[in-house]
Amino acid sequence: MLQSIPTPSSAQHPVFQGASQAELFEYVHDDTLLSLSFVVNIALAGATILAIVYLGRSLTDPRAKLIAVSVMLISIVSISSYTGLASGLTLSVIEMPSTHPAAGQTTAGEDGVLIMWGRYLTWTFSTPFILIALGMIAGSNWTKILTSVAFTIAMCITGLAAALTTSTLYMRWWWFVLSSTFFLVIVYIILVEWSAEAEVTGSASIFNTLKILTVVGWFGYPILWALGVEGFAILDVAYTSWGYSILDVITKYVVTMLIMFYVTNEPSAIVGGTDWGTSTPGISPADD
Ligand code: RET
Repeated sequence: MLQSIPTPSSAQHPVFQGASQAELFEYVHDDTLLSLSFVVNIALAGATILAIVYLGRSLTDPRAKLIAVSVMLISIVSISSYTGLASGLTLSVIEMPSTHPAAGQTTAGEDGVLIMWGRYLTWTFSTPFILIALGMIAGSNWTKILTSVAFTIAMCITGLAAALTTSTLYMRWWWFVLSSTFFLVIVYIILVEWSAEAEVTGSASIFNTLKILTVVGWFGYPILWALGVEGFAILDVAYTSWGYSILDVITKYVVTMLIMFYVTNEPSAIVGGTDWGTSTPGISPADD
């Protein structure tokens, strides 16, 4: 005879505590500061998408168009990412290891702290498009561009692992070290490889501005992780969230607008010609 296995009432998920999405939604939107850190970015991502459509309407060159599509995808991912956070879908309460500075806290009636894990997950999809646009503006090759894309995916996934590991404090920081190592590969590609290539391509002046905003801005993320509730818990969750939201404004929307203003004029440093990127050599869509 089949016997059903009794489920203990104390059964717990290995990572997430039992706060429901509705409870998390209420928790977020009861805190105006935290709520605005999400809502403002939904509005800015939407405005940036519209601005790209407007500025990009007269582009004709296929290479310039690909750069515009790449920066548009940054904001497409961003508006979805912030919708996930604002709805409570990609937020959770997790209980930190006993030696963590935030151990013992409670959030939305559950033991643990609020983790915005949707941020780390969606960076996996947004940061590659930033790097594709930057690498193309520098005039780099696809080996280097795709290497930077692979490393940013590795950086974001190991960053997600750092945020969600609850077994021991040192395993959280080990993930952080791994993620930071992958990050340094990206910094090297931008500062050394692409900077040199941009000189040859003739896009050095715009690339240098984008490079500074990107490298300085991107260093802000691990610093915030370390200061925020995931790391040393010096900053509370609303300030940490605003920190990430402000960094996102610089590294996504400001960088995007600078790129669009540059690309709209279709300068010789970025155009590829009508045949660029065709899947059938010798035939371009304009041929009849
Ligand atoms: C983490 C923690 C682990 C160590 C490092 C990190 C770096 C994150 C970065 C994120 C950049 C995000 C951007 C998003 C735009 O959509 C994961 C915080 C190194 C650099 C630019």
